[in-house]
Amino acid sequence: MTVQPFDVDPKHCLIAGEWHPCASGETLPLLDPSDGSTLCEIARGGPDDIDRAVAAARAAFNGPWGRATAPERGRVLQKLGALVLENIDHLAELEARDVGKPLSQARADVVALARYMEFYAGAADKLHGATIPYLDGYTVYTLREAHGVTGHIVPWNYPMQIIGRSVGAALATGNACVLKPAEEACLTALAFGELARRAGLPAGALNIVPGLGAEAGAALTAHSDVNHLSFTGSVGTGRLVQQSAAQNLVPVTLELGGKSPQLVFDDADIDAALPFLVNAGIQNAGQTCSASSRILVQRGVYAQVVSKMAERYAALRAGPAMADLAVGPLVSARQKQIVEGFLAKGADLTRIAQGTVVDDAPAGGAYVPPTLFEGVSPDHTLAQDEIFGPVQVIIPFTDEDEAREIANGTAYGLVASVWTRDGGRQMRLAKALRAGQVFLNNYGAGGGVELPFGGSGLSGHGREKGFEALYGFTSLKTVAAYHG
Ligand code: TXE
Repeated sequence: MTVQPFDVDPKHCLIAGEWHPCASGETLPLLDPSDGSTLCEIARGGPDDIDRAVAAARAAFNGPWGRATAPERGRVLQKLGALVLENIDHLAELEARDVGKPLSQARADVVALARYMEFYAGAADKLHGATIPYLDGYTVYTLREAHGVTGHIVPWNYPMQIIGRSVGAALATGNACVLKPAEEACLTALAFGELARRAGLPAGALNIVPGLGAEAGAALTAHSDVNHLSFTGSVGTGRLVQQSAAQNLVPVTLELGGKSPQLVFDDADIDAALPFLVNAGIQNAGQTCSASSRILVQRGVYAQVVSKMAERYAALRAGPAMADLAVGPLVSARQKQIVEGFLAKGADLTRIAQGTVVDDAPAGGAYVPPTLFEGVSPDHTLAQDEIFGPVQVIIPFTDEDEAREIANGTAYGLVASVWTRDGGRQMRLAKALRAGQVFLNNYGAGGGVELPFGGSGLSGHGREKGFEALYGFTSLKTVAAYHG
């Protein structure tokens, strides 16, 4: 089995349509989270490579890509989506081994990447301005225009999905992109770059520079010829990205994770809710921005939910990505350390249940058993801070007011869900919960390429996914013509 993305040398960057070693010639090891071995070496891109990538993007924007019509852009994206699907086995294996994600989850991510390309291919020629009734003798209309060069900083937890939602929308609207994938996982970014070449995307419309956040990432966010930044990652790095964007006064979209609750009321269909209550916490080993790490349960069904969730947890097994169990390893030893730090802070709390790490899981892998806690006060760090591991807390509540208060009582606001058969309560909470997405009697709605996504507070700002993302990747120009 190979971990090489197609025939691309993983030590290379994609700049101006060609694969090159980075300027310094330095490389970084890419580690396999399932056993700690080195999968391959990747480029350690830096400011020189970012300069060349931004210049290539600018040339593409001023040249063939900037002149492409909306249907032409859509056609390339459509072809790219088809190529992604044709290569599902290869892409899924790359993502599984690189991120440590169970293989079937990686396959689902490939399908999502293809869907982003299809969705934004179809949307490319459907974004238009308006005419505005105005003074006598005037015709006024608006144009939606690409920003120019867009910078995309992507994390390691869902590389394909996040590239899909961000680069897909940026290309559909005619921007030229510079992508900095995460140093922990960048193989599918390179594979995507190669497929974009094969799909006929003009040289320079998509440039990819792997490297460290503090080097390639910081150089991209500070670059004065970048016109828009899109970042998904931690709150701390998000602050740095926004500070950098402020220096150049460019718009920035930040998606910084969350502490998303599911509210389960006494009248809920508990058996329908159960798989969502657990899966939303342990999917991708809990390393999901929209992971549901807080389960709030009304007292009448609390004991029932605790025992049924505990039963499911006891059956969860964690093991290597390619074994395709419910849970894979965390992405890195560093991430494992972060999550174990949280588990230690929960030493005095009640562990209701734990999954198991399989006996033959390699010793060098970053495994953490899925863990479910109760007896957690709403202001405890386990109920307040993003853990980014397979850890959930269950908290009881008495009535709707208390549920709302606890749900809104963190600094995040990304996703929430409500399980109840009471229609009035559904509507009240859909309005009252602080979240960019609220789900009623489901969680996540199957991924929802079409559904606008983003948060408030520490979860960031701006909206990605769906048609809404196209507004973020364009600016509006008003044209007022006086003709008498
Ligand atoms: O994130 P970073 P890390 C959260 C999660 C996790 C924590 C730490 O809680 O435990 O963040 O993860 C690039 N300028 N999320 O340290 O540092 C970096 O190279 C520009 C939630 O991996 O934010 C990578 O490409 N870029 C999240 C990306 O930022 C910089 C997903 C993310 O890395 C940079 C990931 C800099 N100075 C982590 N420093 C979510 N919202 O889903 C780093 N980067």
